[in-house]
Amino acid sequence: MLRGNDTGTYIRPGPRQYPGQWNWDAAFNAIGLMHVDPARARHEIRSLLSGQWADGMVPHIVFHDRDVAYYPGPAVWGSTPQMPEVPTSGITQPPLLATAVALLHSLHPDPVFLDEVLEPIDRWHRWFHRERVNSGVAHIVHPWESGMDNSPRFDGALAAVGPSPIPVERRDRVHVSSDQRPTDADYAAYLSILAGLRADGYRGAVARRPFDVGDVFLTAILCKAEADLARLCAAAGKPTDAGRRSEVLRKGLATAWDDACGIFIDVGGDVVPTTGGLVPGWGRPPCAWADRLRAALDDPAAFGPGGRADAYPPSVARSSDRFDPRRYWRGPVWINTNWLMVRALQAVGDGGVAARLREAMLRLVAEEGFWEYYDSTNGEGLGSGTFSWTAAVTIDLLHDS
Ligand code: 2M8
Repeated sequence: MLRGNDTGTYIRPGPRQYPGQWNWDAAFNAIGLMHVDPARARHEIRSLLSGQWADGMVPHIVFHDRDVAYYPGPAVWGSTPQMPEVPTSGITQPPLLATAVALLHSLHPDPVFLDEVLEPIDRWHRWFHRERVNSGVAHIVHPWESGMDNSPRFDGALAAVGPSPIPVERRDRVHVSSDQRPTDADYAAYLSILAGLRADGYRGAVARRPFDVGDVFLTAILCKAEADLARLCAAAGKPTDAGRRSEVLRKGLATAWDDACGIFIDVGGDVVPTTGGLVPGWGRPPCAWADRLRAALDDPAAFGPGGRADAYPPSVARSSDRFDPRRYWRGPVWINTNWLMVRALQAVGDGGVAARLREAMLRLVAEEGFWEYYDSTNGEGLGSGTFSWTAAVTIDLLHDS
């Protein structure tokens, strides 16, 4: 499936729905490819880094094919002096790349490759700390930066965004039914935010940001990535401040933990129980996170099986009034975030729950196929079919003994 979605330069997330290289998709794809074709995994990482901006940001989409059937494409994003030659979007995405490089390097050590990629990744992480980290929490300026586009965590912040000066085209509904995608109001807000950011060359003052949420999910991924980067740099004999930066984020996450809710809470977001608030144990904060996650995964009203036994956890708790089992990041099961949960639980030594979740994921994929996401009541595959990160994560889970 990954070979089928491979353009030679990059792997499309889905064959028709997503005709570009997405940032965290590339990292997941490399994690799958490392088991079967490490050279291709390295190539995927290099392709993503070819989109790096002069200030260090690695964008959320690299449009290797300029004439692309995607909206908003390169013409809508526009260009700034910071952009490389290849067109890109103007925002970033969860920085899973260093973790992917660390996993790849542990299986297939390649000092030459490390030498090539550590410095650009370090520059990207430093960009986060310079531009986005405040009191130990990384802020996002567009919901697309979270990777969880229409998560109810962002409802309040999105509702405050003004009308879009950019026309709202819904090419995303050509191949996928509208009840599985964000609403028109969501899209109008996405484009309005884009227009505001573009007007400021994507680097406006904090006070001018149309949308600003301290995202615990992205913070946790960055916290783990910094720790991985610190280890890789130590092994390669390269100086870095990544260990200290990881510690800053770990402390930020500890303050974002809400013991009453049993989740991590965003800064300026809505308090809704979602996988975005559950995953951040990945950043290893000192709190009761693992116990609460285990309990939530067992509770059918929260994140446990609430219908078909292998269709869990939903991306939003079943008991939430915002839960919708079919609509994008508002309730379906996502295999990539489940993978993050499995790996985070394994890191704290919880084989039991992680093993159960892993089994459920593999069963769901085996029975339904490789979908972008799944209805969390009956397991039906939704969104784009033949989805790359679902295939990549499955390869990795199958190699897990
Ligand atoms: C989804 O996001 C894009 C916008 O970036 C879209 O809906 O068009 C999200 O699921 C995101 O996390 C993912 O990286 C991307 C490609 O799989 O699709």
